[in-house]
Amino acid sequence: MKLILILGDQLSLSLSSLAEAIPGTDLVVMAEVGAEATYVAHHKQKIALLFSAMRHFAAELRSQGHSVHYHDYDPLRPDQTLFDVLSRLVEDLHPECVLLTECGEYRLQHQLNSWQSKLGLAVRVLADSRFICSQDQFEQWAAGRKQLRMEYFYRDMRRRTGLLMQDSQPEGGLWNYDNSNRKPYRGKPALPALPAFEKDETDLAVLALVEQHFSSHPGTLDSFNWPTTRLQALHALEDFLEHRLPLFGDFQDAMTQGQSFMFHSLLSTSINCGLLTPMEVCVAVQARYHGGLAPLNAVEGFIRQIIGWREYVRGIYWMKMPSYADENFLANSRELPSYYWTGDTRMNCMRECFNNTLDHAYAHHIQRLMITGNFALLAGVSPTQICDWYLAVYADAYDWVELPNTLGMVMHADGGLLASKPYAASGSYINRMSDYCRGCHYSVKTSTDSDSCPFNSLYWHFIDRHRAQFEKNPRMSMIYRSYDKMSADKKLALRQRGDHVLEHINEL
Ligand code: FAD
Ligand code: DLZ
Ligand code: SF4
Repeated sequence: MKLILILGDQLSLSLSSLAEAIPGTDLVVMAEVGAEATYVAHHKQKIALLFSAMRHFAAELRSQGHSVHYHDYDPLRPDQTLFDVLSRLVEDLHPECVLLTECGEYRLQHQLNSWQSKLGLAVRVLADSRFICSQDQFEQWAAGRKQLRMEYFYRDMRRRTGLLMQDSQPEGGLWNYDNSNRKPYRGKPALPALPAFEKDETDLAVLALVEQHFSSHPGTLDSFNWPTTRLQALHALEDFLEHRLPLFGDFQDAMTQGQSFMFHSLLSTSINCGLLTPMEVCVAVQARYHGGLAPLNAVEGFIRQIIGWREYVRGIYWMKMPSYADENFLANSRELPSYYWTGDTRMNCMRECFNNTLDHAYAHHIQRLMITGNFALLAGVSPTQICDWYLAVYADAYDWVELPNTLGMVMHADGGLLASKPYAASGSYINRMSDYCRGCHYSVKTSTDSDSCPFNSLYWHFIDRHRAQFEKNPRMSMIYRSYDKMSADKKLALRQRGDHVLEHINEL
């Protein structure tokens, strides 16, 4: 008899470890444990999503004939790590081995290396075939390249999967339609409502449990609306294909006051915990293009995020861990301002992102990258602190995807491995892509007054203080030329206002 351990983000019937499970002989083990629920202060909705989805998945496995040992969360039980749960079962049942699909996070995979000797029996780890690019394939692609640009990886993935290809050529003649994905949204067409997922007894029990035992964790459960079963996740996919995909491309980078979701898919939570596979989502999206139901800029833009960015960040993560987590190219050490946890700031753009983060455990990509991330970069926040924040507050957050996005893409802490230039921007960008500035205490049109937009002075402060790192970057030379053309008085005023903003960063 084998013990087959299935983790909270492995809820796929196609999982490699499940393919080896013999119903009636082997025992599937799933466990809600304190160690996984608290290694960061996960948003309440993330814990609720995983516990409920795990319980539903266990029921599904039982209905297919598998025997499942399911360990419900109870803070009073002594077994609070996955190892505790396994070792008790090993003692009681004397299985021949433990089998699992590799973990998504280095932290847990590293712990697992010692399980075999501690348990005194074989622990077999299988590759995670839900990812489209294996780690070996990624490392082969990366070998010998000076720069690991996502765009070239993405083209290889298009060729390998055949998605949006006509023979050996990209559909429509171009690989990338990013230039057609940058429209601001001016209120039309109306934003479609999201589907509301009915809560069953399992969801309600888990929501009550999380409210009771994780009340000190960030966020609220009031608006919990994540799919917790595969059926619901498929419904979420259908709804996106029908109502939001056609405009996903046009408004991919747009932000609007009071609108948390825009035309985004909200599918990362389901894909990352296994309720949907990345490939099935891409195939469904491609079919909308072939059926004439969605334009190429939307479909290509979406598929690029999945077979491009998602697979690429995972490849980088496993290639560079564990040292990647400690990189700090810009030597940043500022404490994360307290409003990241409370939303209590007069900067309207930041408040909007914090509010939807706390309410929904969600923010769309451009909010994460160009508002809360951009601010942390400009202010020089410690990479570890900002990474821990992103890992904690989003329902889709796992270290393998969060870390490269935050440490690499947002904070440039890997020295440019992931992004050829920092995604630093002043308030003008935010004003162009959103209507946030209209409702703000600060003025986006000025930089050096006492009510000037903090992003404006911080932007030039960042450019000035990191001249040594970026002046020679060809993609930054225009910016340095503009800065050098400013009068000495203007530069001094910007530096002073930037210093003031940084000194009073918790009062913004
Ligand atoms: P959509 O906009 O609808 O995009 C479609 C899908 O593409 C997503 O569901 C996701 O699976 C994938 N995707 C898009 N962008 C990325 C990306 N940069 N990296 C990997 N996959 C991507 N994504 C996570 O899944 N987990 C995280 O912990 C996470 N942390 C992030 C932290 C920062 C600082 C930034 C800038 C981005 C982060 N992302 C993360 C990427 C991205 O913001 C989210 O995937 C996206 O916002 C999820 O919402 P959605 O499903 O509506 O995405
Ligand atoms: C995120 C999470 C949470 C909150 N709780 C559990 C849990 O109780 N049991 C479990 O097996 N997995 C949980 N997870 C997901 C794991 O943290 C995830 O599988 C690892 O981090 C590897 O990616
Ligand atoms: Fe954000 Fe500045 Fe605009 Fe206010 S003025 S919303 S702080 S960009």
